[in-house]
Amino acid sequence: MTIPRRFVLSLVAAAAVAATLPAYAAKPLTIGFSQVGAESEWRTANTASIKDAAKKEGVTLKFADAQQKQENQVKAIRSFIAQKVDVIAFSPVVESGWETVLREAKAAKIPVILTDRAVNVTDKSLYVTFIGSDFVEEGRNAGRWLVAQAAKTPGKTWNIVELQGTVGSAPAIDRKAGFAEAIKGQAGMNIIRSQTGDFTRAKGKEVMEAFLKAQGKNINVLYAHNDDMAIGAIQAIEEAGLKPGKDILIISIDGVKGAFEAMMAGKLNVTIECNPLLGPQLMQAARDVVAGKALPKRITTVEGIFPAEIAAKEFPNRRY
Ligand code: GYE
Repeated sequence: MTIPRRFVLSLVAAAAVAATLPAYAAKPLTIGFSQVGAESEWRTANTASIKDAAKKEGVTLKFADAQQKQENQVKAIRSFIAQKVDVIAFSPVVESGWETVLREAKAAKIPVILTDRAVNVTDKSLYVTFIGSDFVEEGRNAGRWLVAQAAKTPGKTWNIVELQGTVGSAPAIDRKAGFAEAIKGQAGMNIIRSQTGDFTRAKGKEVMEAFLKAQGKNINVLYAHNDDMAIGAIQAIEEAGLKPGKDILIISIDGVKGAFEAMMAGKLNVTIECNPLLGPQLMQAARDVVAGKALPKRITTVEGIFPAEIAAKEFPNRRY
């Protein structure tokens, strides 16, 4: 049988291309990604960023939504191992309880990249790198803003209520710790209630209603671990006949468009940015790890602070 010359030439050309390209480029990369859920505006933007970046870069993305449940994430990771993906990436809903499944990934020689939230494991070789924000610093920035605000009216009492994120999640643990550290020792400043609102609007509203029932006009400040809970709480405050942003100062985290709209309406005082647009960095890290490049253990995203006074000016620049 004679092989057509045209076919031989194209084979030679393909081999030459493959030889000059790095190994990862020769075959499309497959990433299995286990997402926390769809609990907030932040999460929606994060999911879109990851899907868009994969599409743009020709990466095959196997995407699984865990609906805020760790057991679903464990199942998804096991299925990625069975499917022999090149890289497993995930945003762990909570910090602890990952050792077993991560050891299974390691045994299968599949590198793991963490995005957004951290895990609490003693063996750091169980993941390659963690791409995400410094949540403790975000909490500190929220606290520092309040301390600066309070300095304008010395002697005033600042009764604070706190809406925490998902119990056991890295952002809830760290944002609580950072805020507490920043307000520590401040005269007249006390956290009088602190409860989880699971990072959702509905829960934020529900818990704020309970705070208002118990504390009434005693509340001066709301610190919410994300914008969605703050937006839910704003509704509860209005329904209680109070003015959010005036009767109760409101500080939250994320910097989503909904927060900017609330600031422009005078109902939210400040949002601390937390960047969800991690897709491009994840694709780069996945390519690097498959190509055998060494990666830093921690890739931190750079973020800002947006008080209500600059909300209208900044709004057109917001990408999520
Ligand atoms: O702040 C919140 C989301 O893990 C940083 O999760 C993320 C947090 C974000 O639901 O809105």
